[in-house]
Amino acid sequence: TEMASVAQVLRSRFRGCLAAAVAGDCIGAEFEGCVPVPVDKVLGYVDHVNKQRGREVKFTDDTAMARSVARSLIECKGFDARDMATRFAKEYKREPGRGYGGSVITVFYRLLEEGLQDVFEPARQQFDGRGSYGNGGAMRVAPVALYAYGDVEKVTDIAKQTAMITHYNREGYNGAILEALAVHLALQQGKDEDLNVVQFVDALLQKMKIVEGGEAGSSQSEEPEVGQSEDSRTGQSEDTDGDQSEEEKGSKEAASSKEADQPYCAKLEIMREFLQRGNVSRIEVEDQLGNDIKALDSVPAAIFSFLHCTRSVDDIPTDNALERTIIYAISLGGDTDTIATMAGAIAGAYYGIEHVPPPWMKACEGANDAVRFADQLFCLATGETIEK
Ligand code: F2R
Ligand code: MG
Ligand code: MG
Ligand code: MG
Repeated sequence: TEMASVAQVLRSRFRGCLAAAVAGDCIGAEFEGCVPVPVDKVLGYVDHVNKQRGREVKFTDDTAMARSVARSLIECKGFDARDMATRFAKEYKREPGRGYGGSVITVFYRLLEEGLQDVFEPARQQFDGRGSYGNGGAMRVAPVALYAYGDVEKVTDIAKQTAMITHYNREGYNGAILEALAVHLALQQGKDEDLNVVQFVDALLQKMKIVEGGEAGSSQSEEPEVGQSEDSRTGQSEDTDGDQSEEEKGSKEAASSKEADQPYCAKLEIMREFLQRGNVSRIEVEDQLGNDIKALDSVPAAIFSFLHCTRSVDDIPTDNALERTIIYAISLGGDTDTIATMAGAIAGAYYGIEHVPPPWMKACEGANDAVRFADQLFCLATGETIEK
């Protein structure tokens, strides 16, 4: 029936999301920390992965933590901060060699201490109370978008909470919110028409304006809201520069204030311009969107990779847009496993499991588990049961 096929498509998208996230992490791990990463090297490595006979391509901390997020949501049938925190810490203790971030380990040890009252306290104390701005909250968030399917408020809220267990900095947890919203939006898109990439960015911008706007001037933003003071709005500041009109100066100040107060919105606006322009070099993406371990310098690159790769890319000779997305994300260099896992989650949620190359499913450690977690989250989210 028609209903059954709608459910089948959605289930394929749940599976695609978690399986492509695993593939992005496993394949991207080969190049983590390398700059630049020539696309030919990535294509060569993908050939090598495709020839593997067993599960030789290992996942890293990105997947290890995403598995804990999925398992916790499934076992608790909802978000339980303490359960999830304990899973993160125990998983680290079980396999500490997965390539975790340098500082998050301190949080894990504190989470394992007896008598801990508040599970968010260790994260709050990171970096002298500023919290981590790393991408560790965002890299593992995809299962949240599946679990909270259909309820954007729930996606936002749980994404923030799961991130805050380790990442108390505003940039850290807002990056997780943005990544979760991108997966959420990808799941909602119809597949009959070509994706309108600019509209996709605008939808994210609309949400992130509320997320970041609601927090401007909060205790964590160190600068006062310069751009919104009476002086700068009217352009009546003291130093009058002859070369610039008052209007020009006002808009420059507004732009730099936006960078400080609404940094994700500022990057989404750059992304919008890139997508409208079309021919954007990797250097520009690295320079303007970023490719490093900060959430602010990697979540935008992941979203851009997905959107840019809905169309063909000159130096990536494949017709499979999901495969193209992961190869492109890795070729941006820097935090390649993490950018590729986040791009993969979004692409998988859009294209579905049929687009994840079978040799990747075979070679990547944890790919089959991802399908199982996706099915369990699908049942929780939709109330559907799955006939085997
Ligand atoms: N750790 C890595 N890669 C490097 C080594 C891996 C190597 N392949 C190996 O085999 O060992 N990758 C993983 O880490 C990233 C996620 O990190 P997460 O979870 O955000 O960790 P953390 O420790 O919270 O933050 C990372 C670093 O960012 C800097 N930092 C964060 N907040 C800061 C702040 N407020 N002030 C100053 N610095 C801050 C620190 O240097 C942190 O150590 C992913 O790439 C994952 O793949
Ligand atoms: Mg990693
Ligand atoms: Mg982490
Ligand atoms: Mg990484």
